[in-house]
Amino acid sequence: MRTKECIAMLLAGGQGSRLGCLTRNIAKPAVSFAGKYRIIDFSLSNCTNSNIDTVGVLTQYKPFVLNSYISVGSAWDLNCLNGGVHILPPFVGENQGSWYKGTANAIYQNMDFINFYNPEYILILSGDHIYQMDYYEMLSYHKQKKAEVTLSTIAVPWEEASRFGIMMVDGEGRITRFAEKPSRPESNLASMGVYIFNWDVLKEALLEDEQDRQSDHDFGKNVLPRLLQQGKRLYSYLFQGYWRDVGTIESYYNANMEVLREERNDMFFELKRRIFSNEEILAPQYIGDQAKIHHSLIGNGCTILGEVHDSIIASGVYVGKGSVIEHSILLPNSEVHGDVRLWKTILGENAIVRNHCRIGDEAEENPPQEGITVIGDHLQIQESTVINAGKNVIKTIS
Ligand code: ADQ
Ligand code: ADP
Repeated sequence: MRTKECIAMLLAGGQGSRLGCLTRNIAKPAVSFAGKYRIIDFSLSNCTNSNIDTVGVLTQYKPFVLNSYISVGSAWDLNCLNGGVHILPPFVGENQGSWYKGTANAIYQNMDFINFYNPEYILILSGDHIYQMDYYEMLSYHKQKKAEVTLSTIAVPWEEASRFGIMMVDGEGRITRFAEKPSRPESNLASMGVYIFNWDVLKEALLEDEQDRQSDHDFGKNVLPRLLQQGKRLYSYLFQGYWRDVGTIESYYNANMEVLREERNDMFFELKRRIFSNEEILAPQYIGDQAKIHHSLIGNGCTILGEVHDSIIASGVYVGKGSVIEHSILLPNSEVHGDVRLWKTILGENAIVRNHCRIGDEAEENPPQEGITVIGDHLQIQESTVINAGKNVIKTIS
């Protein structure tokens, strides 16, 4: 039997419904981020940089783009012979197997895969987080505490605490209470959805969870609270770096915009903790003679003939003459024709905005919108269309 000390299971199957039309045809982990990456690059690169060479990726919802993107894992140097990346779709077998019911059930259905590597520890990851983390340090902490489960944690703003698993810890970092997305949070110490389990403890917990008919088979809702109740040793590993859950349009938009800050952008240049991506090889960007670009990221294969300010332009995008793009995110292969204005707009992959449109910016009469307009992938916005999301709302066109 092959033995690995620790293997990772990356949950990449959620529907991501809160990302609206951005996940109409693409699983959340495969959504483009920061012009060159896809969200899943961060977790996969963290594995590579932490010397974790065996990763099971659990897919389910709209997996096609994700599967072809991950391919054999060579982009992340995860194509090794003993280990590597394995895509694990829900097993639909002759007379058993079904869609993954929840995150815990997804792992349960892949116990054979885990047993094959017979690891001592299992690292559970999400496919929808932007962060750089050395999982090896977390594992050292887990061993030092003689923990049975370790949750990576971070302090979040109080007003956002009900979006997360929230816990109380004692002076040693041992978790004393845990509540999944509580309406009235007792603390702002949040679970990052990154867990290390002793495999024997997890195996038993999953078998038990399957027996429970009331269970939603979810780690945060069911498995962790049950283990805590049983007196198991659950510890909090306080993460010090930058971490964002980009599960909502607003958090996705903000995290992209944060990359424009000089100090954040540095994260892509640190060789030791590189973020790898499987972007195809494209022509260099072409910047036309009347183009103006300021405080922006421009991907490969773009043609920019107009103006781009405070924006993220992913690979293969076209911005025509006389168009002005501000505070916007243009996803791969989208096109903005001539004399268009975009303000605080997310333009989906392959979407087309034809001449003279005004999105988020009604020019003279009205001030620019405060909310975000999201245009779904592959949509075509007809000539001279005016769309304004208005105040503090998110308007999605799909
Ligand atoms: P949520 O963000 O709500 O809470 P959840 O919906 O459980 O996360 O999804 C976690 C990950 O699993 C996502 O990457 C998702 O795509 C994937 N996933 C969801 N259902 C799946 C399924 N059936 N099969 C395969 N993959 C699936 C969790 C924790 C909180 C914690 C936050 C931090 O429950 O306690 O605070 O993450 O973001
Ligand atoms: P969000 O919270 O943005 O809606 P998540 O990716 O976090 O998106 O998952 C949302 C919920 O959708 C989860 O509770 C998950 O169990 C559920 N889910 C996962 N896969 C599917 C699917 N194939 N069909 C329907 N629901 C799913």
